[in-house]
Amino acid sequence: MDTIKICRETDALVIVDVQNDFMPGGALAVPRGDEVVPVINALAGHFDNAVFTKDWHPAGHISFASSHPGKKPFETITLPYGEQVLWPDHCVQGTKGAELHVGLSIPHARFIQKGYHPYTDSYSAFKEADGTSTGLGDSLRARGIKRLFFVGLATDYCVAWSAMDARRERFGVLVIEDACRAIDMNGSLAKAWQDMSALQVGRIISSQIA
Ligand code: VGL
Ligand code: ZN
Repeated sequence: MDTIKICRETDALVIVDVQNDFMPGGALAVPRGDEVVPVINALAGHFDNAVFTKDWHPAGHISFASSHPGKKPFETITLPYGEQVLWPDHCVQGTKGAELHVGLSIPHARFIQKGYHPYTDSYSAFKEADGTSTGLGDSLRARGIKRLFFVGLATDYCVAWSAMDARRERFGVLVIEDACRAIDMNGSLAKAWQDMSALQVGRIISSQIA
């Protein structure tokens, strides 16, 4: 397989939601989510530019099933901005579950928070569900970044939505498959790869990075 050479000036690693609640035993556990940690640590040395995202919800967030009487986790509802999957309470601001996995060691990364407005979810690191920009695209462009490599959780939600919005903002985008894990609910993972591929999101594995 082709080797991909990282440019330290114009490439960035985007590490999506590697937080305790998405780990096995967490509130919204992603199967084998913890396995991404050593893979991401090993990749980080190739990049001078790295950004973490944190899912960062207020208590009572609109994406929580518990905020909708009679609704259960993984059911969907329609909100003003479209369909919303209802999740178990997760990544509540200031809780242990919202902290990054303790094994991540990427001292040079900055971080951004998303999903902090009570009435709007944000799978994407670039745009909230109602279309509001998070400012991440502008801040990456201001630093001269042109290409983004995505890793983290979950492949089929926050990684995919972020990767697709990054393409819509005209970044080059690659998802490093073995540095991600999926929720994979009702075919969501296969659909996510299809949708990403349609937007020219590249799909690679970590051993291709040089
Ligand atoms: C995520 C569902 C709800 C994710 C975040 O990080 O993929 N999924 N909130
Ligand atoms: Zn969330």
